[in-house]
Amino acid sequence: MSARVLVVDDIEQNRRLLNDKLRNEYFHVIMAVDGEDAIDKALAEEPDVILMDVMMPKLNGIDACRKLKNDPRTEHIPIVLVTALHEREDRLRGLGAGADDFLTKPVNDLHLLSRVRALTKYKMVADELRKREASGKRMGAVDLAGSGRASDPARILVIDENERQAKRICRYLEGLHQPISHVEANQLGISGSMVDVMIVSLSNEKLDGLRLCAYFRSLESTRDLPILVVAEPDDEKKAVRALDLGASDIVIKPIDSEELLARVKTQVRKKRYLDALRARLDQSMELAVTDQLTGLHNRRYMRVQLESLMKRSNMGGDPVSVLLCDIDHFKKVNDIHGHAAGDDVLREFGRRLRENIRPTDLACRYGGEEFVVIMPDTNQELAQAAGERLRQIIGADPFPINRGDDLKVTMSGGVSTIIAPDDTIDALMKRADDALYRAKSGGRNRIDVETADAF
Ligand code: GH3
Ligand code: MG
Ligand code: MG
Repeated sequence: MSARVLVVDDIEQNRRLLNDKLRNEYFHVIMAVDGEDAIDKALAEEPDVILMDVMMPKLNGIDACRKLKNDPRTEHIPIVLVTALHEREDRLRGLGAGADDFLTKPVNDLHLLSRVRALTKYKMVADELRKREASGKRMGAVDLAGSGRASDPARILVIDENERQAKRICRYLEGLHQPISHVEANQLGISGSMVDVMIVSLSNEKLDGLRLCAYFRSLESTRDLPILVVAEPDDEKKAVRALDLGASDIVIKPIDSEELLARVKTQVRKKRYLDALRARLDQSMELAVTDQLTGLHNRRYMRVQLESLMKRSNMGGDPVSVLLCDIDHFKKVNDIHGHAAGDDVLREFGRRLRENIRPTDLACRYGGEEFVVIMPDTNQELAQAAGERLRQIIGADPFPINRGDDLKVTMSGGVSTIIAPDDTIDALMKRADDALYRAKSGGRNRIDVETADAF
């Protein structure tokens, strides 16, 4: 899937220029005409990266950046400010407002694409973690300030063969952080996996900066470690190559101490954001999204997944269908054979669903003896066919209960498909439920689809 880039500029010509460059590389481009518009679009369209002009009417780029970074709904979206050349003040203010990077006008193609790619990669990781977490519990702001971790000094490894420059960089960072040069680190046995940020000079002869970037990216323990590369002003190619190899950011010589500190701060914040998401996930994940009896996803997880599928589908993406299944006369199983037998049936029912859907489909226990299969990229006809197949698989072989007996089980099902552009989960489930009701009243052991007038 290609990344979605929001381009914000009040001048149409600038927007069109960036739009053309990005579209040539198959990015999906969304546009906004000022800071306020940018915030609206960021909320509505959930872009993967924002490219924002600084000088704009209504709300300027820096204020818009600050707002976006202070909103838990948008704080994870990387923002690149686009400034006129040498506007050092703007850059520092922008970094202070939480911007992730800068591009100077006129925008250089290589710079543009490699930075957008680098930030997209970060965003994908953050998205994945956020998605998994959101399925575990309601999404809130990642509370870094509260834990005090955001402002903790960072351990920074400086890899620069030029000893004078290594010392200078360390000096810039001391006070706020805990820098260590690679010479000292070697003596103490400190490795890349033990630090928060790495600063690598691209001018090194022996410790080739590009190789180091590639190497640290390939190691499990340092895969997500922010790497800041220090580049010569006339070696842009190398800097861009470093970004492609996984470096997180570039500082161009001569090093401006304030800019260095601001860039380190951005990297530390990003890393801690991901770390905090991961830690919270580890604590609470699996249990919260799984139904204990059947091992299928639970209703909450289903809703979260459906929400993002719904959004994409409503915006013109692939159709998504759901199948709501309900075991026929299940109460009788409990009444006649006991509750344990009922549980056996539910477990077996869950197993058959799980094993007979496509890998991209999602089987969930909706509650009681009701199950839902979410089918991405599936129109109504295909979903009905899938439902029919599942119905036959359920009814074909009897279910083993109470360690020995067999029981014939059937199911009824209702199918509905997202109707873009403004369908909702509740409406979708209601239509599936209506169809299920018809299947029940029509004699059970059958699949019905929503009717056209259900809307
Ligand atoms: P219909 O064909 O109309 O769907 O009839 P039904 O009997 O299947 O539907 P009804 O909703 O009346 O009954 C569902 C029963 O499922 C009632 C409830 O006690 C039982 N049930 C819900 N959850 C569980 C569970 O976790 N284990 C067991 N054993 N039974 C459950
Ligand atoms: Mg029921
Ligand atoms: Mg039932």
